[in-house]
Amino acid sequence: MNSEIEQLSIDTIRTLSMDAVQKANAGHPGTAMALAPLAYLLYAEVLNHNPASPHWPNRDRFILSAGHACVLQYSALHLAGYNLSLEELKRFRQWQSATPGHPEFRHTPGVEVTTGPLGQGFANGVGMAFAERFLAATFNRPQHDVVDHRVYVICSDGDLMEGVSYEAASLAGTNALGKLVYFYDDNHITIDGTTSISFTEDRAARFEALGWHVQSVADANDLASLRDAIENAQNETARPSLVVVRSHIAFGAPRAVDTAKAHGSPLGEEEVAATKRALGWDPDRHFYVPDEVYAHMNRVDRGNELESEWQQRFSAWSEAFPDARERWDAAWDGRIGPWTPPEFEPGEQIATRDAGKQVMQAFKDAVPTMIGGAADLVESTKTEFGGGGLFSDRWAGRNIAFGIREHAMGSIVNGIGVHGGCVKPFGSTFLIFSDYMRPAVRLSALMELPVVWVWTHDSVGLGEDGPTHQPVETYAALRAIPHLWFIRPADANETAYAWKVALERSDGPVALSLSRQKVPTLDRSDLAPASGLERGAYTLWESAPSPDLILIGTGAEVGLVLDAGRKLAADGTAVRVVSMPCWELFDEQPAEYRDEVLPPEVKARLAVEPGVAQGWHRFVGDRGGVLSLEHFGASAPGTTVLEQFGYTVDNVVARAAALLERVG
Ligand SMILES: Cc1ncc(C[n+]2csc(CCOP(=O)(O)OP(=O)(O)O)c2C)c(N)n1
Repeated sequence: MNSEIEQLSIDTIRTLSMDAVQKANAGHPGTAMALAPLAYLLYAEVLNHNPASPHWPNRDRFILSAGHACVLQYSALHLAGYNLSLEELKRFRQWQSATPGHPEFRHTPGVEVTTGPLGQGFANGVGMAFAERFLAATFNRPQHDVVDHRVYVICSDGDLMEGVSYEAASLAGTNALGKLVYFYDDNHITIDGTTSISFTEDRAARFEALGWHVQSVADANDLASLRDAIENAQNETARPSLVVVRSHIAFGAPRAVDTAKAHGSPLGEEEVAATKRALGWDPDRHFYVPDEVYAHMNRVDRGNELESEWQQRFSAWSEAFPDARERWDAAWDGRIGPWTPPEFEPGEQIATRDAGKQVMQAFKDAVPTMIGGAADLVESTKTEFGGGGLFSDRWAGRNIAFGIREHAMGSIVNGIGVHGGCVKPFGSTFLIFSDYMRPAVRLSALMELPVVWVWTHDSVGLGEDGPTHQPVETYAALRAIPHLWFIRPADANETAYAWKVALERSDGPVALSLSRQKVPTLDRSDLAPASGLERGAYTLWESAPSPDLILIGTGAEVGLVLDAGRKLAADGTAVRVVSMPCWELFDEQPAEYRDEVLPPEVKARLAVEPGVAQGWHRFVGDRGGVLSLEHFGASAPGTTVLEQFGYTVDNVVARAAALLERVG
């Protein structure tokens, strides 16, 4: 039996959640009501957290993967003493409130990651566990555990239905991430009705097969059983844990309980009142929190104690291991140590993916807590810290073998990123498979996370693998994501600067788009330096100071565009060649710089890129042209494909000449 104060606290979470959703006339009350006992236990008892200090490094992390039920988390955060007022609960889902429709990272104190797209939070938690184990292996010393925390996650049917959670769960099992404690809200309800119409496999058996430790709790209201299960899960350190919790959506509501409608609609004034009566509450009081509940659930004092215990351990460790402490500070501040970008000799033919490999070797010691990996394509993307070791062999390994799991790789990298301490986590695959990662990439941009996406085989120039593997619409699709910097460097030296930009950006993700095929390393003795990449676009070369024609290239095609420009110049045209590796960086430059590179009076502008033209008219203008691909690619050697599609010096010259004729 739950004690009186426990029950009162749980029912306070229930009534706050109902009231907030009812007042907003929008939201998801049912799951919050059902899981109120679990939220109560976690926030009041289980989590090592400090509401007065939501960011101390060794706190337990909590993720509500079923983000639609966020009113549950907001109510619990408020009661535990986070800086989230009752007023903000009354402003649930309103303009600029601290209680948005789904949990948002850096927005609400105590929310660790943005959740809402089902499955993401599940996989983010796995990422956090990767970070925890890596940092523990890197920084802990015998008798000195400065990194030692758990990751608690509440997930739902939707989370487990989404494939990304399967991918992440598989990796959690393989990597023995025993600090994970997941609760699966087994309420048999989704929006369209009962789970029997769409979700019938044995979930517990599935997780057991994935190497998880699985337990069941028959009644979400039974605190004693929940406590037992949590203790067992905490004691199980070799395997991740899943606790299957049978709950009843909208528990406490006489008519709404166990109905799909209670998932996503306010209960209605009448049903809210009926529920309050059934709970023994005054139906006319709204947003009511009994004083004794505040006193009972507040965790500030306990949190301060927990944090200062850790601080003492941390101080002792700092004194004993000052060098490690220095590295710790750099890691948690996201600082990059000194490194020298390699310089590549002109004339050398080198694929930008191969250049990227050399650049990674050059900076790997400057970012000793940078970890990441590829989705079973290290051989191809060349993204590996040589000598860094494999994470699955030992937790201090910097190279994560994600297997063929792009979707979870994206979400896990985000989880590592939000955890803190691991500078610039990265994930890598072929550019075409960024589509498989898109939900996570979008969220990395939304969360302004400084993570790195490395995508190689970045055009039809990859050749024989054919149209399934050849990106065409992909550049436009990625450039459409706000706040993502998409960089397509022209040659090896631009690749070094692209990585420099990626390492230095602190407020958002950077994507590197690298070639499979070899490209010439441009001879910079008569060209502008590759550092121009840092401005997004720059005049690479011009035959005369005031051009009649501007040719714009990106990535692997810049060399081709340059050759075409020189040919046109030899024939008497005043031509400028612009290398434009990153639209977003160029957009950030002052107008004078942008007008200097692309003078408004020069209307004859031709952009050359083997992808759809969508978006290019922003830079070439209404009268400009784009040598683009408005169709899928083809299977043949890469040089043949590019030639057949018109990416030749002669065709660029012809297109430019026709453009000059029309516009000039
Ligand atoms: C990727 C994704 N697809 C669809 C949705 C829309 N959606 C939100 S909640 C939900 C139903 C979820 O059911 P369940 O996970 O069982 O949550 P419960 O009904 O228990 O609250 C759906 C389809 C979403 N948030 N994310």
